[in-house]
Amino acid sequence: MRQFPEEFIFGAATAAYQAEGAVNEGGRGPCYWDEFLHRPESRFNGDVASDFYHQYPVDLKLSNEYGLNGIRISIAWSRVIPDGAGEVNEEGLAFYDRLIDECLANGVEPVVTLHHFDTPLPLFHQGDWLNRDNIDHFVRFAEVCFERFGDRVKKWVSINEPWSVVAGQYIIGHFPPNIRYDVAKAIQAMHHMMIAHAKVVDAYKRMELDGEVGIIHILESKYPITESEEDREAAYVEDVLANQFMLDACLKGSYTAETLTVIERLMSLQQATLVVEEGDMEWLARGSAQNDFLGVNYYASHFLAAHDGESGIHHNGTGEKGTSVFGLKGIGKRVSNPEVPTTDWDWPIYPTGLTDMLVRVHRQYPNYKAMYVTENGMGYKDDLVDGSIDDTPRIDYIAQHLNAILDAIEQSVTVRGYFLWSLMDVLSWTNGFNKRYGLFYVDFETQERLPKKSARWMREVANRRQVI
Ligand code: BGP
Repeated sequence: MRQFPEEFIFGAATAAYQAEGAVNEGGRGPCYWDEFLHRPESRFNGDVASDFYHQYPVDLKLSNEYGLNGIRISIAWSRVIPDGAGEVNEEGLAFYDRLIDECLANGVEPVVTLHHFDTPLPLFHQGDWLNRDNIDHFVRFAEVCFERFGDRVKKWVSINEPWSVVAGQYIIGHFPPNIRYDVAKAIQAMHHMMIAHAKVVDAYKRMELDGEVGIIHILESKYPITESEEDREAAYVEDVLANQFMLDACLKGSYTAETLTVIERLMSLQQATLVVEEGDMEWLARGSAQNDFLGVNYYASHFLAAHDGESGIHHNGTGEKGTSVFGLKGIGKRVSNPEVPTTDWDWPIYPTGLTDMLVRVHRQYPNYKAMYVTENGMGYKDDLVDGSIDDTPRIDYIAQHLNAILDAIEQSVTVRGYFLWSLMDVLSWTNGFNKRYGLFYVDFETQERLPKKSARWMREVANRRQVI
C-alpha cells in the first residue's frame, strides 16, 4: 500500500476570526467582519465562534490524541495592532505566546498565517488592499510577529487565498465592501497583495530567522465543459485570473506575456489598466527567489462554458443544493458536469483536479521548493445521532483527496503535508454555523467538543501514513 513520506505533516486548520470568538477581550480591535456581521439582517457573527480563545488547550489536547502533528492558526492583526497601524497591544501578543506554547507542548507544530481575511476595520475603511498603504502596515505587523514568535514558529504564511479575498470583495460581493462584478478592482488588489507578500518574505529573510515562509493560494482547476474553442477559452481565462496571475507573481516573480494579455483584456473591459508602480516588479522578483513553500488550498474544480451574456452570480450560502449561479461577462460561466458529484453548497467534488493542479505547479513553476496542501475538506450538515456523528461522506472525500496527493507525489511533486479544513467546527464566513467541516464537532451552545467518525479515521491514517 502507498505510504506518505516519513516527515509528512498530518494537520488541521483554523483561522482567527472563524475560531477565536472573544472579540472584545484582550484589547482586540475590530476587523471588517465584526462590523459587517453586526448588521441587523446578518444571520450569524463571530462574537463567540468556537471560543478557541479559551478552548485552545482542549483543542490541542484533542489534536495530540487524534494523531495530528500540525495545526494552522492565524494571528488576528487587530489583536496585535488594534487599529492596524498604531500601537502594539501586549495582551494580544501574550495570547499568541500562550497559544503557540500550547501547540508545542502538545507536539503539534503551529503553521501561522498573518492575514486570513481579517484586515483591521480602520484600514479596511481606507481601502484595504486597494490602498497601497496597506502593504507597509501589513509588513510592519509581520515584523512584529516575526520578532516575537520567530524563535518558536518555524512555518509562516503571509496571506491566505488572495483570490478568495478579492473575489468575495469585488466580484461575488459576499465579503465587505460587497461590490459585484468589478474584475478590475479584484486584479489591482491582487497585485498589491502579491507585493505585500514579497515584502513580507524579504523581511523574514532579512531578520535571518531559521524557519520557512510562503503564501497560500486557493488553486481550483478549470476545465472546459466541451472541447469547443469557446469553452476552452472560458476555462483558460478563468484560470489565468484566479490561478496563473498570482502563481506568476509569487513563483516566477514576473507576469508572463500570456498572463498579461488576458489580464489587460479583462481590465480594459472596465476601461481600466493595471497600475504597476516603479519598483513593483523588482519586489516580485525578489520575493519569488526567497519563498520556501507554496500552500495549496483545494476544495473543488470548475467546469466552464463560454458566456456572452451579462454577469450574474448567486452565492449558495445556505446549502440549498443546485442554487449556485456564476457567470462573468467576457470570461465564462461555471456549469455542472453531470459526471461530477457536488456538495450541498454546489462545490464539485473532483480530486483529479487536485492532482492536476499539483503536477501543473511542479512543471510550470519548477522553483516552488515544496508544497503543502494547507486546506481541503468537506462542508457537511453533520447530524448528531445518539451522541455520535457518522460523517462517512467526509471520510470518503478526504480519502479521495489524500489519494490524489499520493498520485502527485508519484509524479515527483514535492508535497510535505496535509491540513484538513477544519480542526473543529468553525464559523463559515458566508454560511454561518450549519456548514461544518471539523474533525471535532462543536456544540455551539455549550462549546463542548465531540470527535466525529472522521477524527478516529484520520488518527489511523496519520499513524500508518496510509489512506485506509
Ligand atoms: C477557504 C478559507 C477558509 C474556509 C474555507 C471553507 O477559502 O480559507 O477560511 O472558510 O474556505 O469555506 P466556506 O466556509 O465558505 O465553506
